[in-house]
Amino acid sequence: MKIALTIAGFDPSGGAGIQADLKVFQSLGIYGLSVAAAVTAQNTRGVTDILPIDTQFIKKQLSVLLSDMRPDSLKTGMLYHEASVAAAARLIRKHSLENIVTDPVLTSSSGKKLGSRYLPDAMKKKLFPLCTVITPNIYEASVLTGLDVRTNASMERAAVQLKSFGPRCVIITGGHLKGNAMDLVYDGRFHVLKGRKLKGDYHGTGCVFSAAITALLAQGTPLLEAVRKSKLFMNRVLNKSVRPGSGMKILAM
Ligand code: PXL
Repeated sequence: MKIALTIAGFDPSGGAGIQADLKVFQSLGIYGLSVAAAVTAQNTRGVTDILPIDTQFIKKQLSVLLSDMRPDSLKTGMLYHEASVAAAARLIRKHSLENIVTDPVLTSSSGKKLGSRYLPDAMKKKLFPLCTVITPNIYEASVLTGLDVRTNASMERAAVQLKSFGPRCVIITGGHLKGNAMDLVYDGRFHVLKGRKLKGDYHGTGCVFSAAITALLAQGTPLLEAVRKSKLFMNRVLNKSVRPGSGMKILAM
């Protein structure tokens, strides 16, 4: 059985972070490992508190896990501290891990800051060079590039800039764009993934999309095929979404 590892935040509401990643891995037939980089207090209305896990303890979780199992792919989500980015990058290099997916989580859907001030720089310098693919949304792409990313042209400029940090592929997800939700893929060439925007607010879409890519890469699916299949997976789980609380909808696998 193929194995995928997520290093991410703990979401008690079950819609994002580690919980979402494990559900995606399971539904795509991949055995999931998870390392907690932060614990959040949140419900479907939003995040109220965050307890970042001490970097030394993230290292301990990773080291003991990697001394026993070798993941076929690895995803990072909410890492919070720049030191934790460096620790994850060091262990990825030490174990020569491949199929690295980074969802550069910076803020929650409800607008709460999910990382330190130095997190964007640390991700660009230490983590992006190791990545097969990074999946910023338009807000994250704006913070990471200093550009105002909200049009087709600015998405293209941001993608080119982000690829210069070293990832093999950049996907800027357009779910927060006005009008149609298109994602821009740049792997040296531009590819557009079209999608119909559904009504309502959804929690965990970025986590689920990047986790699906991670699962498919673990299975040995070629990158662009993994990306296209993950977009189809998104359409499916968005259509099956549930509203377990009074706030955002959660994707169902
Ligand atoms: O959607 C970004 C995200 C990632 N990881 C965790 C989260 C959130 C948003 O709330 O809570 C744990």
